[in-house]
Amino acid sequence: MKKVLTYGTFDLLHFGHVNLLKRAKALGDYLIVGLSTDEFNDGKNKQAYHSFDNRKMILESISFVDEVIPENTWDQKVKDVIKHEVDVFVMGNDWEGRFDFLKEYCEVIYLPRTIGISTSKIKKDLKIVENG
Ligand code: C2G
Repeated sequence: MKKVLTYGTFDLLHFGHVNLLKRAKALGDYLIVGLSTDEFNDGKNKQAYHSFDNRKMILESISFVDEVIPENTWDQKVKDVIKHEVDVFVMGNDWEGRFDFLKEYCEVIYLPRTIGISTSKIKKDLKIVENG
């Protein structure tokens, strides 16, 4: 069974996230998502709208997501790759090169981001609508 691993906050889930997860799953048979905890997001200067538990529940409802694990620190990836016997590590290419150190343990693939959508764009656009 070919296992794929990716990480992210996945707040206000949108088609850019789903495109990434779908392509990641297509690279193997089992997709694990390392979901950023609320505390970890503080370190990323990200204030997620949905709590970790709710973001986790939403991800787990996606048919091609097989497992969701917490992402608590930047440096848990090697341990996760080994522990979960991961074959392929996948991220959007805004992270191009940032995780090449994992090539020692598994394949590392950066996929093109989906243009024109992001959680921050959603928040900004909704603010504009709200303010009229
Ligand atoms: N993504 C994408 N296209 C978009 C938006 C996001 O392909 N339009 C991808 C990102 O490249 C990332 C994943 O979706 O691979 C999740 O994005 P975020 O939730 O913004 O995650 P991020 O803050 O990049 O956290 O340790 C890694 C970090 O936890 C990644």
